[in-house]
Amino acid sequence: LICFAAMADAAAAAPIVVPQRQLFIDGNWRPPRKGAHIPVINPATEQIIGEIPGATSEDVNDAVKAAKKAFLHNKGQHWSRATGEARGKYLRAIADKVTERKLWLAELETLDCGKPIDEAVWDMEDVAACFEYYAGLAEKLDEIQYAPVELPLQNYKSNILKEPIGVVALITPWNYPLLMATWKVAPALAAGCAVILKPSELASVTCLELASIIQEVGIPPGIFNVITGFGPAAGAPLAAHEDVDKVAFTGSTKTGRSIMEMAARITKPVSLELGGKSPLIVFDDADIDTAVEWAMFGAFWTNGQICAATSRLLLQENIAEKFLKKLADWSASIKIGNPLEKGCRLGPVVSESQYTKILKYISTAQAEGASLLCGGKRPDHLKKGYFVGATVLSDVKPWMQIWKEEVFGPVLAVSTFKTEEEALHLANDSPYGLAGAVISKDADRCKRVSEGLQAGIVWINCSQPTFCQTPWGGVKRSGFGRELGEWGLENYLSVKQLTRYISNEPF
Ligand code: TXE
Repeated sequence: LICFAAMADAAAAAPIVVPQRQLFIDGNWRPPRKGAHIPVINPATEQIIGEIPGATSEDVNDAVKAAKKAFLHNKGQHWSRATGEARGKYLRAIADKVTERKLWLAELETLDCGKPIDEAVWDMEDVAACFEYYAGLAEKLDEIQYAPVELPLQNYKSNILKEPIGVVALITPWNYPLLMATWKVAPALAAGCAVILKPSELASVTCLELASIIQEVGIPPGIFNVITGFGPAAGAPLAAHEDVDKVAFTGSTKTGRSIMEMAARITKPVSLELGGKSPLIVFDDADIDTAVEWAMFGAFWTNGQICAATSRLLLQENIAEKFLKKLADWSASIKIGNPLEKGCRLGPVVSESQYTKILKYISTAQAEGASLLCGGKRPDHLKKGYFVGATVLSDVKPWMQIWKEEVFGPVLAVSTFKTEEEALHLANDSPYGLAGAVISKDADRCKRVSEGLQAGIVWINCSQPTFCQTPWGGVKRSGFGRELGEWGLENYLSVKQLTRYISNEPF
């Protein structure tokens, strides 16, 4: 069936078959009850390279039932009430297997979603690191159980018990298919929850491989389930299910709202990581070459399909001309093409509909008066595939669509400012608030600007570095709740107070 590390030319290559897996429910692989399947399309070649199961509400019911049973099984002793140390061992075993298979998983990721292979390999390293990190936090959980709370009365003692929240639905996107799933799966398992993962229908292949790894390491059946399928058919019944205790979602603002509405009907908690239109502010004291590199990295990494991409660039007016010249030249020379080739920096965007949507955003921006400095279309040397050249649009005004809406592609919108105050005003003039970045040699100014930015993540003199130890999430319409770090674990824990009366006196 599979592999092909040495593909020389994606367009000329024969169709490739990714592993054909079924739904993973209750520790078993089984076909969807209605028998539907969804094609897997390689965005670099537009060829069908496999299929994934298309789950429906019947399969969702089976998965939720299995998860609930597994969560409660043996009074939770085998998983949800086992020690964090015991669960941590499984997480470390997953990390080891991901590391062993990282090149293979990275190739699958690249074929499925089009991200350059070097980036996909880094993703797999991050996946392994994230499982390893939450193994450590699972162990730490044991140490903090029954933590005392200081009370004003001598006759009482109070302690805190942290318990897994229960059955959790994890609904994830296609831009970092396995990594975004891991940001949720690793802490949920560390906490002792039972998981149902619903990856994006556009990129589910590596999440099914994760199920295979989890099966190999022997996590009890039902504790981890994967349901693949379309959002309305599989995601919606999962989010709305009475026996799902929490929904964690990363995706579009529109779907996030609908998930929140469903959850509100049965009063279940949700955490939402939604879109963004994050600003990068460059002041005139910045080193121009370094700042241009960060601007390109922040806008074009992962083909620009990052929720926290710094897709709005704010340049201090007096450096704009010099900066834009370099930015346009360097962006035009980014290596774009077969994402399986080492050294490729820009692959195709994930799907035909994203490709069409991105090109529409670019033409609307031009019609509204923005200037196209580079990119804007599929480069001439590529005849097939959903490729969009690294695109820089200058003369962008705050009222333009390209400044306001998330494009989710390799498109950077540039505007200018005169003063720090104006820069902050322009940066914050957005319904989104996921991330923001500032580049300047003046540390006081960086401090002021980072405090002034309305965002959950601020990068200073850089853009995009992400660590599993630091909190991740947004403000405003970018969602709420924090993933990663200790905050990520808290997402899947419920806090119980135990208060005892310890006096012999009647109260
Ligand atoms: O997202 P959806 P799409 C943004 C980005 C992109 C746009 C559309 O701007 O262009 O969203 O992408 C599941 N009930 N982001 O259409 O629909 C779906 O199956 C329950 C930003 O792919 O939000 C998938 O698993 N679930 C983002 C997941 O939701 C539903 C990353 C995300 O898909 C559902 C991705 C429903 N009714 C896109 N409908 C980020 N923040 O990183 C869909 N889904």
